Amino acid sequence: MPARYQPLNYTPPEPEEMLRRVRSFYEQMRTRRSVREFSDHPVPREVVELALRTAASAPSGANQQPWFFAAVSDPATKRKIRQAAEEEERRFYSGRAPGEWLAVLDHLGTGPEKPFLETAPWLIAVFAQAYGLDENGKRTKHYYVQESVGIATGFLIAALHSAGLATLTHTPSPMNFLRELLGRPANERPVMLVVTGYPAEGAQVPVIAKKAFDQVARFV
Ligand code: IYR
Repeated sequence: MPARYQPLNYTPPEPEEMLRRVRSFYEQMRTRRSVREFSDHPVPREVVELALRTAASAPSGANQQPWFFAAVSDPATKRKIRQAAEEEERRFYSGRAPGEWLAVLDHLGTGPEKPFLETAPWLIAVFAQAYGLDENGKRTKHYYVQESVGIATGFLIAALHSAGLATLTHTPSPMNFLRELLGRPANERPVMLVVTGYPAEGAQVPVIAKKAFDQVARFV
């Protein structure tokens, strides 16, 4: 199929306006923290839907959009996810994880108990489509799947944060149970859970710092 084009419809902001916008975005994003204590206060489905639409607008390899997001609010399903995740996490913390790994997690104070998987109103399971399936069920190759899903998940987290919600990127490992629990097809691999909701009243977060700017970026 030949490429078809349409006008971009772009209006450039003045440089001062540009600076104002990017500073405002930075000031907003830098306040994001991974939260592990959630309130059970409900979050409207429409807020989650718009964040998911934002995620789905992300760029992807060959525009294949190799992702699927399952937004779970059903208490029974959340309970099953918590049970399965904690089973894996207990093994992780009591032997499966090498000492070296547990050592770098120590300062976060994490452990195998994951009550937030039931408390938080939404668990968004992110799936990566390792390959596509056409109308005839034939496999089609997907390109840059990890990169694409990473970008989309970043959009999702930014959108939820901009709404004023707390999120936690949670990766029980392994998490194949998610595919079965959520009825997803064999070409989809669970990537992470984005736990979403209001933070619990008085929620605490670990004292951590980001690297200095010159350690993470350089003008060449
Ligand atoms: N999945 C475990 C362990 C864990 C791993 C990393 I890397 C973290 O940044 C945080 C936790 C858990 O959720 O406890």
